[in-house]
Amino acid sequence: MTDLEPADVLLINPPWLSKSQNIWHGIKGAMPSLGLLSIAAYLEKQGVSVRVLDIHVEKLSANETREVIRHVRPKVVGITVMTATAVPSYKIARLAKEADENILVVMGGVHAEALPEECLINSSVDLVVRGDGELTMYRIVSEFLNGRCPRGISGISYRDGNKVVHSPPGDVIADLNELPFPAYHLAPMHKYYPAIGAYRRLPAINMLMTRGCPGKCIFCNSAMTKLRTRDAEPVVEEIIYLKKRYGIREIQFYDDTFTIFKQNVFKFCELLLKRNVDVTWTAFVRTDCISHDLAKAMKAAGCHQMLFGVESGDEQILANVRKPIDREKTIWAHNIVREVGIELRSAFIFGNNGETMQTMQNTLDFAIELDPDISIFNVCTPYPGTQLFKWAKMHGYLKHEDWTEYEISTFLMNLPTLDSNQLKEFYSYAYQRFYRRPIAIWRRLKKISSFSQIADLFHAFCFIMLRHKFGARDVVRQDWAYDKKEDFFDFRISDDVETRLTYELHYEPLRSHPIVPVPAPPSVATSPAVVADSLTP
Ligand code: B12
Ligand code: SF4
Repeated sequence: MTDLEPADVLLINPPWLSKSQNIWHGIKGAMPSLGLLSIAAYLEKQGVSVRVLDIHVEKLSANETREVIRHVRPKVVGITVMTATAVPSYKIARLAKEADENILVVMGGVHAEALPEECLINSSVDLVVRGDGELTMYRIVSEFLNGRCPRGISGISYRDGNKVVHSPPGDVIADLNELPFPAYHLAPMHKYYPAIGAYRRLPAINMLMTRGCPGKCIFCNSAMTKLRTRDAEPVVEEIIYLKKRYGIREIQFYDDTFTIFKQNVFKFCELLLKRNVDVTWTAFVRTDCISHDLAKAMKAAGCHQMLFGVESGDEQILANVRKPIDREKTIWAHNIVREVGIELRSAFIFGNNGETMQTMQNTLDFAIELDPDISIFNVCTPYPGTQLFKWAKMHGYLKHEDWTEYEISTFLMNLPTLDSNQLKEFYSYAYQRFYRRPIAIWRRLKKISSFSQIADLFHAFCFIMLRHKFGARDVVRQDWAYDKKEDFFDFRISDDVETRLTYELHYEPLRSHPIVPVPAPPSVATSPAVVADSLTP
């Protein structure tokens, strides 16, 4: 189990239960939740005692989790919730109340923010935090530890009688430099490992330079989130700290679009070289947010892989999903990155709004034409909180809301333009078609530089080609796997308008349209400086 000492606050990362047919099942990694570690660091800085429990990487069962909670004796438990982890998160809330009914259970994270009402139908959940958690969680904890009811705080949702009340939006942390480094010392750092195909050296860990994205992609929870960056200096300081304290040799930047503040990235690269920081790293980038100079600087500073979200090879589909980057630009971006010697990992989505067999074929052809080192094909998933979710729900296209299936490998919509079985077959076929090409196999073999990569490659090959999984990556205790979200819905809330924050659907139905356009999302203010610095090459 774990040997966590007692503390006032326990922050919990739930287990990741991917279904066996999910491509991620065979290749996924385990990385700390930077959201939780950032909240933990902020609370510690204010003098609050905190522990972090990562059920996923510790491979704990539900009973063990309850025991750890009992042992830590927290007054407040915080759980981070993504859609795919919503059901185990509801269970953790209940386990916390079983351990001690006086514990205040708080949920936050992307799913809780999108569906606070749903979280609060579970009577074990007391509060939901919407948006950045550091300040809000501190306010909640200090009120609660001082015996006050933490309700007059912005950025939270809670039950009042049979209604859910949403306080006004909380403060967005405008200057990320004010935050302390994530509390890595509270995480089991030696137990984390990266996804197959996404690293060159070990040990590797994840980091963030920015938060938010000015993009408007309809399938993405990051669309229109407030964009902010840390300065390059503290980011380099954090890397040096991670190297010294944990021997970290590789960083995976999980920023939505790492290169969005170009000048800052140039500075970051310059500093890494100037301070002689020997580290390799990877980053997610948009194909319209890269230039030749920038790619060269990144390569020189140790970047060895870029992930491009290409999404589709069909321009109408790109327009439908509101990521209208033209094919020429994407080809150009692939070429310059390849030219400077950075490995390319490109991601594509099948099953978008308006998708047909032909548009999927266009996407696969485009993937082969771009010929990145690694292609990732995902199935379009309507996540709560996105434009796509609202659209699919409104048109009756959503098959179900079993969140355990919301893991980008199952087709969850009945689109008028595409048959589910055809998509399923095409999804499998795309992997086979892309990776059975001799050039793709040869390139992967050439890249092997360590024994762990041979083992990883073997696992990935067996999983993708033979649908057979070897090894102990992803050993999650099965007692998490049998619950349904309804098992935890034990509270009736009134369905009046005040209560509903997320299910309000503003859009007029569109009927019998072969390529279904999606109504424009409400505009958000992004700073002009950001747009100027980012969405142009
Ligand atoms: C890193 C990452 C991962 C990592 C690690 C996840 C982790 N442990 O953090 C890995 C690779 C494991 C991963 C996997 C998946 N991911 Co992911 N991932 C991300 C990514 C790129 C960054 C997360 C991050 O560090 N954010 C920065 C931190 C600071 O923000 P944050 O986590 O939201 O936390 C802040 C607030 O939300 C809040 N908060 C969060 N938790 C809590 C808890 C409490 C108590 C409180 C008070 C506040 C609070 O406070 C935090 C600090 O301000 C996000 C995109 C994004 N920009 O967030 C996608 C994202 C979270 N992932 C997504 C998806 C779809 C997945 C997968 C389903 C994909 C798949 N391969 O199958 C899996 C599911 C994993 C699972 N556990 O079941 C979607 C989630 C959509 C949804 N509605 O759930 C996102 C939003 C991508 C997107 N833009 O659409 N992911
Ligand atoms: S650019 Fe990427 S992170 Fe930003 S909204 Fe689109 S898909 Fe999401």
